[in-house]
Amino acid sequence: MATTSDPLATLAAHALGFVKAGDVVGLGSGRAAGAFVRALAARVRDGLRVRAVATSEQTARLARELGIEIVGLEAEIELTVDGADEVDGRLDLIKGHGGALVRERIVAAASRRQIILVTSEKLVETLGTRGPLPVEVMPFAVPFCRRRLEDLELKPALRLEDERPFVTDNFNVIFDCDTGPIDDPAVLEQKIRAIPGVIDTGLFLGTAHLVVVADGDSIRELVRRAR
Ligand code: A5P
Repeated sequence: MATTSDPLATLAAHALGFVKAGDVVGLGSGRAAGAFVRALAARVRDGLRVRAVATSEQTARLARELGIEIVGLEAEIELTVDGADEVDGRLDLIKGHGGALVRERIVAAASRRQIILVTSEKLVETLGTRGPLPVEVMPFAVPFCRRRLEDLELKPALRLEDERPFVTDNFNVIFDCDTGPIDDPAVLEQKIRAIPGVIDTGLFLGTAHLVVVADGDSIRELVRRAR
């Protein structure tokens, strides 16, 4: 397909091809998802009738400002378009560098399809090799969760914003964990989620149906194989 010089705009334009009139569309968070919100809003202005569920307050604000109707989780979501921080060969993901992982998880689960938009540098052989694994934690449990994450040798660092703990849309905080390459993401996921006070992790295993990758000027689709 034709490309623009901005890979995120190119990805967003490609993703529009999956949206049809009448759909309820899940809107992810972050730069790639933001590009999709802008592209979708342009279609809405041209008369496309869709409603959307947002995965963060920031995305909801952007979508409303641009004229997209935001609704709750009452309706079945046809597809969610989101970004990711890492994508491996099984199309498992690390998400949450933008801090929206919990609502991204819920909206992905409520969607028939999750479509992920990334530039090619996000493709990895092994999850955990590009950046930290975010873990959202209830504030009351912070000291305890820190100890348990340290016991798992995950080197948790409380995420800060303006020198204060970063607070999520759900009024929780995030530990960014330096996992190194993750040998068995499913096992790690289970161990972290078993810690009382942990709300969720940025490991999204088996959720993505399709990953659209921008590589220079070209776009390719990676489709999840049945497991
Ligand atoms: C938000 O919490 C994240 O899961 C984002 O989807 C992810 O960090 C990718 O963001 P970018 O598209 O901004 O790289």
